[in-house]
Amino acid sequence: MSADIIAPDAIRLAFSDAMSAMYRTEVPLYGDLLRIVAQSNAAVLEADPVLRARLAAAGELERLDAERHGAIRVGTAEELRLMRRLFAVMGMRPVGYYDLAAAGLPVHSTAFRPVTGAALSACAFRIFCSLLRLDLIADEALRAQAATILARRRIVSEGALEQIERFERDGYLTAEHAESFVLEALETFRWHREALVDRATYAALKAAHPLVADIVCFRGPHINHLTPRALDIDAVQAAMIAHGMQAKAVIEGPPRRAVPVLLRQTSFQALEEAILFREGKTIVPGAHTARFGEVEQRGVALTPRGRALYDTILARVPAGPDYPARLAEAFARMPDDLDRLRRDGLAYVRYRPTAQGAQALVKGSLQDGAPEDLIAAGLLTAEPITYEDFLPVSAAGIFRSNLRDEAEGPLAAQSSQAAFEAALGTPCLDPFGLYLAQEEESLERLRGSLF
Ligand code: OOG
Ligand code: NI
Repeated sequence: MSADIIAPDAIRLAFSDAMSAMYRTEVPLYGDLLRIVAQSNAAVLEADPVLRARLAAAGELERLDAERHGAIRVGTAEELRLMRRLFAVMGMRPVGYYDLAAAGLPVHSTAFRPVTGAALSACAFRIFCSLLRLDLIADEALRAQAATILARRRIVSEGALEQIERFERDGYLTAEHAESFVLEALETFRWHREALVDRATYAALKAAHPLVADIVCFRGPHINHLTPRALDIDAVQAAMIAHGMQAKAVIEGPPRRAVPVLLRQTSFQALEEAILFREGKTIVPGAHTARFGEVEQRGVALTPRGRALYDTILARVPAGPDYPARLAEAFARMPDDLDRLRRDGLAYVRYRPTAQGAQALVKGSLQDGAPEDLIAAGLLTAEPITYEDFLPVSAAGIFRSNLRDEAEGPLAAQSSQAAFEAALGTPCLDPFGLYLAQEEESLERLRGSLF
């Protein structure tokens, strides 16, 4: 193997930075958002040295400024498979299945992301990727028309495909090929204001559902937002409003807590952008809303039991004017200290020896104890494992607020993970399994240090 092989983690980091630079020029408000989040994070870290130390120990401090997720929407199974292959070059695997039809949206989704602790620390870039479900569009003629338009477009350039195939064949890219891959891959996600269709077709597709128009009428899956990670989303939300941004009224996800759980998100309204329709030989102006801004705050990953509790509580709080207060009240049922969350089997933790524990480790007296006893003896600490995924109810809220769409009833009674995975060409990885592996690995490491 030659010396200038570039690891997938490094390609992902370069791509994430390139996407961020591109999006900053496309949507200047995103640059403002980055500044607000960076300032807020710096203030939080200065005021909270314990949090700083914990993030540093977990490998999350360095990744923080470069940490972001984006979202794209594709139209066909072939496009989804191409995305799977493209993101694999960057060490990103499909994790989780999100059924948005349950919330009235004609898409289902996965998240392409790095899966190991080391890869996440290197660069936690993720892409929320949705696939259009044309089967949920009632009008048969419109469905056929959309399928025809989609079948004609090519969303990955020849140059990107060449590098993807090279990676699949050789198992790596060199510096030169990785650089070319990043530049070419960027083109897939760039905004093009020239629609592929005329105004009447756009209007008909939009009437079926605004998402259908956004997915079908353009050259490819333009990146529709990039989301920086905030340490205090309430502070960022206040700063966004102070800057005159149209922030969503309600933060999606769990309420503010002493021990943050899962994921809290808020977004600012999609921009109305000028687009151009093709009308035979002439070009006519129009407008489209697709792109928006979002921030997120990540908390501890919950076990299936913790997640079931979260889902139950959330489902019982109806929307309404005093939603935040009622949400906080409902969440009183979930323990709000890490020790209880861990002992009740609700959250995933990473075990680490304390200073005293590190000495015991050298003497070999730490390896046999049960974690519970070692924690009680002050030899071990448990730290939260960060949630790296998404939440379907929150995602639906984010989609809807940007479509200016009212909540609708479910589109289909059945989720179709099997159909999604058939389109993807591989199963979606189970996020719970990945968190459990991280927790177990932290114990293995302690036991392993005996030898
Ligand atoms: C994706 C919306 C969901 C999130 O962070 O949950 C999302 C989209 O609008 O394509 O980004
Ligand atoms: Ni998002």
